[in-house]
Amino acid sequence: MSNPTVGILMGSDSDWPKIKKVGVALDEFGVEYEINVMSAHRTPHAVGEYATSAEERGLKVIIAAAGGAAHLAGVVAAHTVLPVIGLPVPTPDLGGMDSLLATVQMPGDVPVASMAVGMGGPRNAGLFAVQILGTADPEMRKKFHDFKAELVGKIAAKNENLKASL
Ligand code: RP5
Repeated sequence: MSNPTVGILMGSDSDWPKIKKVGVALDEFGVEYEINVMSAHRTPHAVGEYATSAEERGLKVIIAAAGGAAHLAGVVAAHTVLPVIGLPVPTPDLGGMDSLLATVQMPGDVPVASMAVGMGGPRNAGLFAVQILGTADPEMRKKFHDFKAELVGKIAAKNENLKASL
């Protein structure tokens, strides 16, 4: 994409199958984004450089996904004034509780907006990025109004379907 406003980082390519709904959500809203594998532990200097230059490169939001000792979002937040969305990735050993705590338990002064492990987490990371963009982009905000209105219709249909099946 030529003019990305959202940067998606993940600690390993093994994360992508678990978080690809981030991209699906951003695609739904026509948001341009870039994707990179970068690790807080394996490539700390690359993470620092990426986050430090993100603002001047035109990014508005960074989504950082990692599993286990998931320090990626926090390290990114340490190097930028852009809002950072942390996405804890499910893990085989501890079920993602490790990822969740490492992502969400930030010290004061360095906020990270942490999403859920699994479930709606990846989709919500994308949607939250859209909402952030919408604070300065009326067209994006209008799209989110439309999205909310569609949700009402979808839930009403679910309600009718359930009743019809009983
Ligand atoms: C983390 O370690 C990554 O975000 C990934 O969730 C986990 C395992 O990485 P690999 O060993 O599959 O590369 O840094």
